[in-house]
This record gives sequence, C-alpha cells and structure tokens, in this order.
Amino acid sequence: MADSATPAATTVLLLNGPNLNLLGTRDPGQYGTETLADIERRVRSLGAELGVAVECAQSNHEGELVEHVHRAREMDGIVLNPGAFAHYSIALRDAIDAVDTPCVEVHISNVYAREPFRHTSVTAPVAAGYIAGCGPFGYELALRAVLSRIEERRTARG
Ligand code: CA2
Repeated sequence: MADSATPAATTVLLLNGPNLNLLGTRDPGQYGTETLADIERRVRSLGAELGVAVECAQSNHEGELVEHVHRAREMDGIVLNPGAFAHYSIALRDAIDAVDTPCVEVHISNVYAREPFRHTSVTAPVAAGYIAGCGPFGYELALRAVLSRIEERRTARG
C-alpha cells in the first residue's frame, strides 16, 4: 500500500470511442489489421516497460465516455481516441476540459486526408496533444506524449 514515502504508481486511462471495438474486422486500408485487444496489449506492455499502469476502456456511448473521463480525475493522464465524437461531441469536449488530467487525442487514420467533416476536432483544442495518421503506433506515441506532459506538470508543481 502506498504511504507518504511511497509515491502512487502513475496510471493512464486508454479510452476508445465508438466503433473502435470493430478494429481488425474490416477496412484494413484505413485502420490496419490489429484488433483493439492487440492495441491495448501493445500500450499496456509499453506502460509496463515505462513503469506505468494502463487501464483500458471502450464505449460506443457518449455518456459512458464522459463518465470514463470523469473517472480519470483520479488518474494521471488519458490517451483518447474519441472516434467520430471528436468531430461533434461538445459533451466529451467539456468533460476533458473539466478534469485536470492531461489528455492526448489520437486518431489511427490521417483524418486530414479524408472527408472534410473529419478535419474538425472539437476535442483537440482542450487536449494536451494530438496525433493522427500514424496507425496503431500512434497510441504508443500518445502514451509517451502524455507521460511527458505528466512529468512537466510534476516538475512545475515541484
Ligand atoms: O482514425 C481514427 O482513429 C478515427 O477516430 C476512427 C473513427 C472515425 O470516425 C474518425 O473520423 C477517425 C471511426 C472508427 C471506426 O472503426 C472501424 C474499424 C473497423 C471497421 C469499422 C469501423
């Protein structure tokens, strides 16, 4: 059990939005062949290498995603692929803005090379960072990026 002499382990929430549970089942040209379970394994394993606990969640429901973000108030960081909610969910944006937990947004595909409605993210302006178009590897980049933000905050707070 953590006491004042033992700092609590860093914990990051890996949160995926609507339809991302279908990864690996179709559309490999856009999203690759890895399943969401493969991606979660990959990010957890990088977390273990870096001494960070990664908790994974996925939901197809806006309200549930909002609640997961609220739950992350007790955590150190969030890696979030909001899926299509990135393009229009003000509720998700407000949740990210409301919690004092740095959030790095990630998209598997290069949304800027796709339809114009994917070029807007309402969540990105309240995120601590944004990664798109790097495939599933983007999640590893996002974990490293959020850890760097967490470290910066710890240094600034002394
Ligand atoms: O590129 C991304 O990661 C996206 O967040 C994926 C979302 C899309 O709406 C965003 O514009 C960009 C869609 C996820 C759908 O995933 C599927 C995977 C396999 C089969 C069908 C859907």
